[in-house]
Amino acid sequence: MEKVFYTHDPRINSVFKVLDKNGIIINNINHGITNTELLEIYKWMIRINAADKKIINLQRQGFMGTYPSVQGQEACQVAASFVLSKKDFLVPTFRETGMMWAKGIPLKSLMLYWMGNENGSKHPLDTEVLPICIPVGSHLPHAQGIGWSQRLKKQEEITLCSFSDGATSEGDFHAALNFAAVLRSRTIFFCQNNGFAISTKTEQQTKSKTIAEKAFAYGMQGIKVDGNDVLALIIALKEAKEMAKNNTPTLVEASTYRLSDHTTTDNAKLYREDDEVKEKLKEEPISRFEKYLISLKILDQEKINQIKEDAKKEVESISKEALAEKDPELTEMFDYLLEKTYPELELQKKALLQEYSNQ
Ligand SMILES: Cc1ncc(C[n+]2csc(CCOP(=O)(O)OP(=O)(O)O)c2C)c(N)n1
Ligand SMILES: [Mg+2]
Repeated sequence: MEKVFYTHDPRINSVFKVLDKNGIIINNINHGITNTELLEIYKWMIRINAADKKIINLQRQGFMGTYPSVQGQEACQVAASFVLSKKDFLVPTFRETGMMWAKGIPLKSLMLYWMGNENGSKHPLDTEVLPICIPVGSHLPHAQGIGWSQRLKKQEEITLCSFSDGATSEGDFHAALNFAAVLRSRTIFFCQNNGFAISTKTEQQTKSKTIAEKAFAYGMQGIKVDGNDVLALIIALKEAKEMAKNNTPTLVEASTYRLSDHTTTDNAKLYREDDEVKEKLKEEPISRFEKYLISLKILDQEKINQIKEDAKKEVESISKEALAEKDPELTEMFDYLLEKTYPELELQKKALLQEYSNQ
């Protein structure tokens, strides 16, 4: 297949797509993904969607503080994890439950995290995923630094940093991209432009026509991809990974749509029309991919029902395990914060214990 980075220039608003809205391949593009992989990708999208719905229910029942849904972004979530090996680094933002799960973080841990249990951030040692990053954009310089170290150490691996449109207005975005380009970091900057930063629309966020075109200001390559088209995302991210291995960082903008509220504490009806969401639902990534797999006879209705049922059962059982988990001891947040404690920290610990013993 011809290179997609150099043939789709975001500065003239070219968007790379493979599947049209009806799940039909455009221009006979050869995606090179096997049937077994296609089915696996679909199953992950369904599992992520099932987990997302379950977590929202748990939040509504009072088991979670808050939760940022990935509904509508399942293609981005799966594509990013699909191209990464276990030893590649993923540097995620807060809206990456699916990506992190598919990269090897147990769903139970992710549920614990949103329940406020610190043990949810205890990641398995055999997969390279940084902790969830809540401050918008602050993880981009870390991702560029990891990619830089991978080049200096002549490692095989690369780093993918995921973030959304809001992060591109932070100084950290510009510093990270500039450093990455100058230092030739092995980093892919993967922006899921989901249309919103809470209630701020992308058009209110930037005067650039695309986010991808910002790459060129730093002397970097950028591409805008249909973010609801899992095949286009995989092709673009695979190419970005090859470039990263050649010490060439890139910016990949996935144009998608946040179908959910910003988080469970938000009400998006206050700032966007229901009709807009209805229209966007038609472009939602799972059904488009499903149509394609049906056309290949990889899926039929019976198989679809079975996959959805299996996903629901799996997620139910994981959530039972998460709910049965004990809360950590109150003092653990002090005990594991630093290798060595210091007097002020000990005073805070004592004061907290005192306060709770009085209740
Ligand atoms: C530095 C910083 N400022 C403000 C916030 C509050 N905040 C949380 S999410 C968010 C919007 C993020 O939008 P975007 O980057 O597009 O991510 P999305 O929610 O679309 O995934 C803001 C302003 C924060 N977490 N960190
Ligand atoms: Mg956003």
